[in-house]
Amino acid sequence: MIQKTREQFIHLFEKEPLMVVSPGRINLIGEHTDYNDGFVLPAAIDKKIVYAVALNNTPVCNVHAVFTNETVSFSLSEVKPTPGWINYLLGVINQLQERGLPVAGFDCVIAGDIPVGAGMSSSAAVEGGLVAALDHLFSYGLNRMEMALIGQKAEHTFPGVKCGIMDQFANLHGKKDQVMLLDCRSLEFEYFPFSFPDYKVVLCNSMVHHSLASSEYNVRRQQCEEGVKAIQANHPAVKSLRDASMDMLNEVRSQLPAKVYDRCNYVIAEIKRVQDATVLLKEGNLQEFGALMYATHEGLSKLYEVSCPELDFLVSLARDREEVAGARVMGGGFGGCTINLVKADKVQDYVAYIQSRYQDQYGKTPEVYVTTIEDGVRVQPVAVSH
Ligand code: GAF
Repeated sequence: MIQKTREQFIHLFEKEPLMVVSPGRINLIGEHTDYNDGFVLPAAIDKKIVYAVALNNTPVCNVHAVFTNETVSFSLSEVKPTPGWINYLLGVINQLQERGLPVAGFDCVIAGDIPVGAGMSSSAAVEGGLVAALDHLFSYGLNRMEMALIGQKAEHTFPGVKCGIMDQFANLHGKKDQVMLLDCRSLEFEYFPFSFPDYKVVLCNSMVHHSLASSEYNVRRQQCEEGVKAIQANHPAVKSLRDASMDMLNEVRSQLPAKVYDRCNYVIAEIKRVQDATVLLKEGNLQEFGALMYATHEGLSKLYEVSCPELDFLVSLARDREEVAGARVMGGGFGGCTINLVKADKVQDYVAYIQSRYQDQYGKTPEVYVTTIEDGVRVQPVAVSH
């Protein structure tokens, strides 16, 4: 895909581009914890967005998207929210301009194989790839965390999703065969190997994509903040659910709407679960790690209410299979994928089983992606020929 994108760029714009590969992500455990100052355990994967970019010495940007086969042009003096995929790029440019970083006209081809709305964070890949490309072309000298924060702010301001930092962080910091434990408050993180050669990370796409996903996501965030406010009356030092205990939450239970209580209950438990799960993973205890993944799914489904019948069905199928260590809905939810840890030599059987049962139940076949853990955003400078 990288070579094809480069060729298409040369065909359209008749010059050599800078190539940038920007991956999607998985998250092993720690869902909806990032915007509560908790922990997450993501990794970058082999699914990716590819950019070919070069400056054009004009005040206009021309972006050709391979996935829709359309070219969008916009002036850098009029960067404003615009419906469609271009909004993610515009949001990034707006953030760079807001920070006083120079942006001049460029030509660009964007391609990719991250399924949209599947919970693998195609949007963070679009954002991170563009920040890294422009950082290289304009020599901003941004570090990877600064790039991630720019992508996150772009997502808040243009598409309007008040996301946490996990997706942009994972996209820019990924390392081959390593997972990352990120403390979303301090932004400190550590890498450690995901070394289970007998297991594969298998993503099963429910093929459900709820249009309410982003508005409901923002509602979840508000509900967490409402819970924190109530707890603060008794415990002023609590700044986020990261600082709260179940006892503190129970003290204010009667004052909270039941749903707000449930949301906070899930998050407090999940933040603890990520820490326990990390210890298990480092010990190589995939079975108990998997049990925690199922517990996360239960919480996301019953308390946080970001699952759907199709995702619950996929996880229930996983539970019945010996070759699966654990499974759960991955990412923001309301559709998208489940993440499954599956015995490598049984992956084919498992996929056939899931696809036929899902087909019988819902009349559609889930796409399945057997992923590998890869490096984060890679910038490949143009080779200069002498
Ligand atoms: C989405 C968001 F973008 C992340 O920040 C995170 O909150 C995730 O949902 C849920 O864990 O991917």
